[in-house]
Amino acid sequence: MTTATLPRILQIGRLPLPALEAELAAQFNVSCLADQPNPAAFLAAHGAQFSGVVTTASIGLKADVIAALPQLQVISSFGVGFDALDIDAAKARGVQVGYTPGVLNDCVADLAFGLMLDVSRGIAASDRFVRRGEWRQAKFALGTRVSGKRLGIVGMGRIGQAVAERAAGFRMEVGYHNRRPAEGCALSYFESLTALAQWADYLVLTVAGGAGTRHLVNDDVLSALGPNGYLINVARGSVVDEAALIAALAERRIAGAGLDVFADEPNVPDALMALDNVVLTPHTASATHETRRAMADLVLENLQAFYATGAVRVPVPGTAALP
Ligand code: 8YV
Repeated sequence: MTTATLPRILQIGRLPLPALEAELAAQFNVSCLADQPNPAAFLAAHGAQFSGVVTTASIGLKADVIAALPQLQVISSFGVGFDALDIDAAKARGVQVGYTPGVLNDCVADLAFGLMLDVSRGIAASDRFVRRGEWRQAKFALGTRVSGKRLGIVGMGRIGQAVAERAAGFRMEVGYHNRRPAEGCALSYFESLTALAQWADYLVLTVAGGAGTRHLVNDDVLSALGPNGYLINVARGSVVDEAALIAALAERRIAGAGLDVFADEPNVPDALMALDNVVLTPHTASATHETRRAMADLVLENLQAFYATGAVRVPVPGTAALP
């Protein structure tokens, strides 16, 4: 096949693995919307040529772009979250949506523990202390023990389960909150998030983003977590009322936070950056060579499967309805 006869794919923005862009370009006839000097004019002129879209969980896909692609049949998204994708608009058009769950559980759970350890033991802060030469004059402040503490997991899906597995090695007691008890899960279920926060030393967020979980962690939950409690967020910034979190951290109403996700990425509020009881990472929970490669493979496989069989390999639940 020449490039002209390959399926036309619209890549919405830069992909987290540059190799994936090259692999897509070798198998499909790809245009990148973000490279266009005037994306709206490009969509108006060329939107009808595209049968596929590639995007990421962070970039998402809005209803107006879906509407500008009248021949769209398939969306392949890099990521497990689909809160930034207009799933309803895709479903209304019968567009298949593929995503990349499962392959990132371990790395996201690893980073959740990394943040827990760092905010409690001051790993990044003590690294800065050593580099500044301060060790010659002073001792670094004492930290807080993680092992043996109570871990509250919010969202007992695949990633929540991977966090719970790791807790065994730290001899932590584990409780969780979910919309309903997770099937086959022997861990203590808390129907009330506030009750879980009150019980827990560490509240780890692994719940999906979107309207249903917006500001789930509010001032009441943070007050329940209390001055010895830590919040760890590897889910979505939208799950936490960020202004309430900043106030709770600044007033030491909670002990600290480890945050990989923020309300308005990549913009992290100055007020958060000024605090010394918080550890910040730039949405890198899945960002390892191994996991990003596995996610890229699924992005490709979803498209290849769609063009070969009419169905993506791993559909977002509820989007695979075939006539
Ligand atoms: C991705 C994520 O790194 O999978 C998700 O939902 O948030 C992250 O794993 C990110 O979306 C890539 O753009």
